[in-house]
Amino acid sequence: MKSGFIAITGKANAGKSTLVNSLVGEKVSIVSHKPQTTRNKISGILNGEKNGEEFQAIFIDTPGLHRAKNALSEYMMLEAGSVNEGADAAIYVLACDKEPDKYDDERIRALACSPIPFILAVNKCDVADPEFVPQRIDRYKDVEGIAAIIPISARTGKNLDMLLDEIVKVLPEGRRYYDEDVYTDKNMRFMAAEIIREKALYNLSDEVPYGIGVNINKYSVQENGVTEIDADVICEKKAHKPIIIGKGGAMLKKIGSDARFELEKLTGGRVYLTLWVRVKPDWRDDGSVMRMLGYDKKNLQ
Ligand SMILES: Nc1nc2c(ncn2[C@@H]2O[C@H](COP(=O)(O)OP(=O)(O)OP(=O)(O)O)[C@@H](O)[C@H]2O)c(=O)[nH]1
Ligand SMILES: [Mg+2]
Repeated sequence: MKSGFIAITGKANAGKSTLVNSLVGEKVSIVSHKPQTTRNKISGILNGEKNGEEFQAIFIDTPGLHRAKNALSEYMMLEAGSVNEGADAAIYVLACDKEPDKYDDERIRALACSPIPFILAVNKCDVADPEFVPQRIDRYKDVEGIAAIIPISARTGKNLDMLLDEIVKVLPEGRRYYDEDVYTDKNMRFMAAEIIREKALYNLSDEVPYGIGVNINKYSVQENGVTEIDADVICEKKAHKPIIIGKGGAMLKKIGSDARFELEKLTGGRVYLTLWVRVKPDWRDDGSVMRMLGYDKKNLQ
């Protein structure tokens, strides 16, 4: 069979997590309209068959590339930067609704020179001006070392089959790394924290969501099948706490009920979710809080 690890990189907000979720057909990674949503490397695993041969593709979603402004984003950039090591192939996701910049050019050229096969996915074709798609393809078509340039829409699924064909084509012969029923390398505690963070990102505006971390204090499945989750929503400024709680607790309630709805889908049973808001001043530069939340440089693989 064919199998391997495919590194997915690109600038923040390009649609990397949406792409991994669409390819795998499961919600592996949280998505939001705000840049810098993904903070860790997360594997999404797809098993299938192409041209009579079985394959296992392990897509590694990464934090979007951006200029680091604090210890958390330095951690995120180290996570993203290390993804090509040990990968069998790489995909760069370029959102075609915006003009590519020097940074995209540099990354794409560097990946084209790397020893692993490299595919350029030109994303968000469903919303971009129709002229933009051929323009982006033209910009990179003569760069040597690009196995394929494919215009896609991670959101609508357009051309994802074509992209998958190219991916499987470049995967090496190998073994099955994960059991067939596994679709991510992350555990339920991690998924629960991410889902709560996604709902906070979605419901809160301005600067507040960027400084949010979620710590699961308790995750237990009772004998009656109910999952009990107790979590801290951590913010970095005292002034953010009343915003997260909202008038009469309405905002926290909304974040909690949105998260519970999705967690119940994920666990397939009832979920009792309790959320607390805690202030950890400027935690994005505080090593001990970052370690508690799992953003630990020591864990970088
Ligand atoms: N219209 C459209 N929107 C898309 C597409 N792919 C992603 N998006 C949207 O773009 C936004 C960012 O998507 P994400 O998947 O979170 O992007 P990302 O590259 O993982 O972002 P970071 O984790 O912050 O680096 C979300 O609002 C998505 O719904 C697409 O193909 N078409
Ligand atoms: Mg992401």
